[in-house]
Amino acid sequence: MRQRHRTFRLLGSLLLVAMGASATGAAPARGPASPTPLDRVVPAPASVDPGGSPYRITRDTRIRVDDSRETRRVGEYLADILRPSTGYRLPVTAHGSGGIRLRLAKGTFGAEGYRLDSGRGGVTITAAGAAGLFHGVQTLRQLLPAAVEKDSVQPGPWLVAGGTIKDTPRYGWRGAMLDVSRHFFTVDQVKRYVDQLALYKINKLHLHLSDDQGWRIAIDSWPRLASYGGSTQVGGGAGGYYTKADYKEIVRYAASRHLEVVPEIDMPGHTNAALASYAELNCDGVAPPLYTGTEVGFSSLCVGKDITYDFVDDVIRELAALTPGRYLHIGGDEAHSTSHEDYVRFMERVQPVVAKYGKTVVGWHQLTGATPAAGAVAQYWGLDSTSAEEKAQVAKAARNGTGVVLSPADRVYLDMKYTADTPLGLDWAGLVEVKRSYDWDPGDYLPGVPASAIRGVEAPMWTETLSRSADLEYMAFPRLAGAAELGWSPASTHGWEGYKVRLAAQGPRWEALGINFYRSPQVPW
Ligand code: TNX
Repeated sequence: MRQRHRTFRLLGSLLLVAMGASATGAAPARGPASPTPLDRVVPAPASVDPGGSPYRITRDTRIRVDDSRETRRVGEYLADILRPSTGYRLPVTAHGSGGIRLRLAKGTFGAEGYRLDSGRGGVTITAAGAAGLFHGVQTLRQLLPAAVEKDSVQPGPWLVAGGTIKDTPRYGWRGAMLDVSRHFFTVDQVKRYVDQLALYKINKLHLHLSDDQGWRIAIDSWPRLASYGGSTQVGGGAGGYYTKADYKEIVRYAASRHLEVVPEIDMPGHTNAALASYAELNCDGVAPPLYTGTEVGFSSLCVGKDITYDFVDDVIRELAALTPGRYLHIGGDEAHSTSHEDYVRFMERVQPVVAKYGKTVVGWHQLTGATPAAGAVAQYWGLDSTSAEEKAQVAKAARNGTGVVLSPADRVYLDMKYTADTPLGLDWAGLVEVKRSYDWDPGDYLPGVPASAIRGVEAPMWTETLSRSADLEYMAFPRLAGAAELGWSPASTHGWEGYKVRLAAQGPRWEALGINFYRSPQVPW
């Protein structure tokens, strides 16, 4: 990567000399460029106050950082984005004046918010911490021409409209889930997705690490889970799994983009890969074959056997030790072959194990049918048409202190087809076009849930039909941007007419980044 950037920088300098623009940095003859309006950003910033002269990035621009390691890291990240396309050196330095400044300061930005001031003399991003600076950098990217995202030298000019943005997220949980079980995705594929999530200020990467079709994380005390249980996938391909080093690398990379990894081991259902790997986990002591189809709800850990809880303890202990994040997701959905009584018993024994290893329980919202542990988070994946009783059960838990993350399947399940013609995806929750996906309010979505219980929004990507990065991208873009906006932006900014214009402006960026996306006819690209 570094090598590539150096090459591009060199090419860039040569090109500028060739264009005769070396001394002045003058704009090539492209007509008067007007910078992107300050409010043409996804997710919509909390407040935008345009005005004054634009800032122009030139060959002399510096990226100025406070002398702290984490600020410098954000500065280097920004430089890595800007150098290939501008061809400028853009040194990251604690010295000088003007330029693009990343500044830490106490203020009213919260843990993830930031303030961006742009004018003739420079752009300053101010935040209380590195996460806020990082999110401010994502906003700055969108204020620059889309060509800034290309990896070869582009003509510019590189103008940032004048004015001030003050921005802070509505919710602390802005997630994306990736199912690496139905189809396995390599560390590099996960990193690519993480980079795409970061564009829209997503801050949780939920990894669905186990299911009937594959166990994807090495567990030393039960080695066959990965070596055998991870050996195939939907359709019968080779599958795969993450070594502990692989997983740590994903965690590290996600953290460098300010995402917290939330690992999920789905139980007591969705466990065929584990049951196939160890006969003793089955009530009848017989291991079923590996499974490569797409049915759900046929497998269950043996709730009555003690070894089940030894297994769960070992898995959670090893996974918790690998995970610096606060959460551990224990699934709990579609346990159709576990009786209600057994389900409740199982959850009563398993939730304390998560706490014992220092993590907070997250579960699919069926967990509210048992007694969620204190501080637990329930992930709601119902539909508009989900029964009032089921919604009321979630609402009751929320009133008793359970947090709620909203992943309504008929809105933000990224694996749903957009239209009947969409070549990939499923349609059990309906067809979910871009407007439908965006046009709802997390604040009043579930009747009877206090607003304070809503932790945020998460967009799951189930991968029964998806096996390549291009597949993930086609399903995520554009809907992921909408889910991200629902999680970040204040309700007062919500509106389809404005959103679709801001969304359309993302298209050229995705093209420049090589992101495959669905060109929805609802969006004025
Ligand atoms: C439901 S959502 C499931 C998954 C499937 C998904 C497909 C949930 C908690 N369970 O097992 O992959 O639908 O859309």
